[in-house]
Amino acid sequence: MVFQQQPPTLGNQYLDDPALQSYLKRVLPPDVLREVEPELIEMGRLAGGELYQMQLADRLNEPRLTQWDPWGNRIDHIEVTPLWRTAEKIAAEHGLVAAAYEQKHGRFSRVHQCALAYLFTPSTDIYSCPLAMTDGAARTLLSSGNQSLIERAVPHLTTRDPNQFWTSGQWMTELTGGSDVGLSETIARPENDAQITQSDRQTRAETWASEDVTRNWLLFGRKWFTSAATSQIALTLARPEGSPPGGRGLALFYLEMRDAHGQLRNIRIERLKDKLGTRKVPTAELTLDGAPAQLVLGTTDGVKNITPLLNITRLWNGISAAALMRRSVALAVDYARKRTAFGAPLAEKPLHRDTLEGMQAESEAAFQFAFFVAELTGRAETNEISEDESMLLRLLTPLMKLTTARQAVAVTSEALEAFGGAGYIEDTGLPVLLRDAQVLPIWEGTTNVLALDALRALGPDDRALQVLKDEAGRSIANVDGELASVVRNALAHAESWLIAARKSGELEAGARRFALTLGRTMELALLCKQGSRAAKGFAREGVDRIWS
Ligand code: MFK
Repeated sequence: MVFQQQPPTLGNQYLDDPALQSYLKRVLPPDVLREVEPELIEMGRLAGGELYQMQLADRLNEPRLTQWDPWGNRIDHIEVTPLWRTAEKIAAEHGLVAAAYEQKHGRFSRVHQCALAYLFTPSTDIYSCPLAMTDGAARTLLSSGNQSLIERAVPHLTTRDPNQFWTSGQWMTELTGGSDVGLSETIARPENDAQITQSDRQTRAETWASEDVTRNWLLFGRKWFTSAATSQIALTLARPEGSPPGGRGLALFYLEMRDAHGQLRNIRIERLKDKLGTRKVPTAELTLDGAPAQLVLGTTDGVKNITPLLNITRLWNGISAAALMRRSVALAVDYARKRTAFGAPLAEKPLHRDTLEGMQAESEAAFQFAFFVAELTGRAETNEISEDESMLLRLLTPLMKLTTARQAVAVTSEALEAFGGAGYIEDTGLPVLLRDAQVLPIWEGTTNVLALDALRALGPDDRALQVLKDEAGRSIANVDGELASVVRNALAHAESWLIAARKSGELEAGARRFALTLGRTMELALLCKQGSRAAKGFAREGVDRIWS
């Protein structure tokens, strides 16, 4: 008989996920859980069934850019793959963005939405990217108070009707760099002002502050890395001509990409990026050649004004990290039950089981962290958050993003290894997990950039760190002494390091180790709060990343 290996299969991704179910049971009131559970079961069915099959069938398809039509007209048309077209429809209909804004479940609406996103993400090849930016744009516009833009765009961004649904881009990155956004070179001129002299512009720059926000502007510049260039709108940064350098001199703009005839509005799509992963995402280089745009809320402080978007996409980044880890574990566990080697299924081999348990522990830890940030975000959105908790959210968002992203790379890599050679073979559909995970620590702020952001977010007198310690203390109130000691010792070590590093001037060099220690310790505390069996395994992997 010829020996054949059985491929891994997936069941209902909600019903097969006890960590998700027990978490929702703990945090959601019973009536809310009763209402949302049928939607989650349906999304779990799609994610493990039709969508997963479609994802495997779509494996070799990629978005295509057609720049010219046969008659010499520049059209810059991007065709996304069949999986993405289906994903967009399902995302709208199932309220992947809308659920957070309909507020059917008040402050639990974010958790509801994130649970849907967590199930949807691993079967839709990073369609979560445009959804994250759309969600962030809706939140940013709502926070801006710009009524005309809110009325114009938010109903489209938050609808469940696929025919009305718009997605948004987030155009920040320029050739001058991705992290130091203040270096952006794109300039903005008020429409009809294009002919004024340079000295006039200098004078005008002083009066930008009193500009009417409803006036139209034209943007000129080059955006080097714009994800999901198929979006209907974008939020972007540009410097009103003559404004000072740095993030403060930038302004936040809203633009619509195409006119009523579908023509790009003075935007050229120069090429799609050739990336390691996220290959279904039509990431593009764009030239803005007088693209019409409107100010969102003033002519300065663009970086600060776009931060609501950054914080929402960082939340999605964490949910996506947890989701890719969960998918890796689900496939590896299923395969371990089927694959026999050295006389027994891998699932019965103590060493392989130990490896799978380590993956499960990292995956659950990331899950708890991402969803805790979702809980706090939901409370911030309904104004049910104290000042201390707001500071905690500001600190935990970068900590969660950077911690979970690195875990996702490690766990997806481990999953490929758990399949042996098969994990390295493209048409198993496995390598894409690792390639896609690798973007998570890079975009939306690299580990180092976010570690520095976390230092800023400690707040006056390191107040946010004290709030984090209190939160962790409450989370470990009911666990055995050993686990509680690991949490307490790591936090005490982080705090004493912070004081010493400030004195010795070594704060920046140690920021990553400090941030990862806080992040992983918070994860352990949250696993304890959940009463998860994974807590011990996670503690064994270590939480303290500070050496001295
Ligand atoms: C799977 C789903 C994932 C999502 C997919 C999305 C795909 C999109 C792909 C991309 O677009 S990736 C590009 C994303 N780029 C970044 O994330 C930029 C990373 N760099 C940073 O985050 C830097 O820290 C930052 C640009 C913000 C630094 O810029 P600046 O000009 O040095 O700003 P500064 O002085 O640090 O902050 C300006 C103000 O904003 C300060 O407030 P004040 O003026 O009141 O002092 C900061 O406290 C505040 N601020 C900064 N970050 C904040 C924030 N406030 C709240 N939340 C934050 N995160």
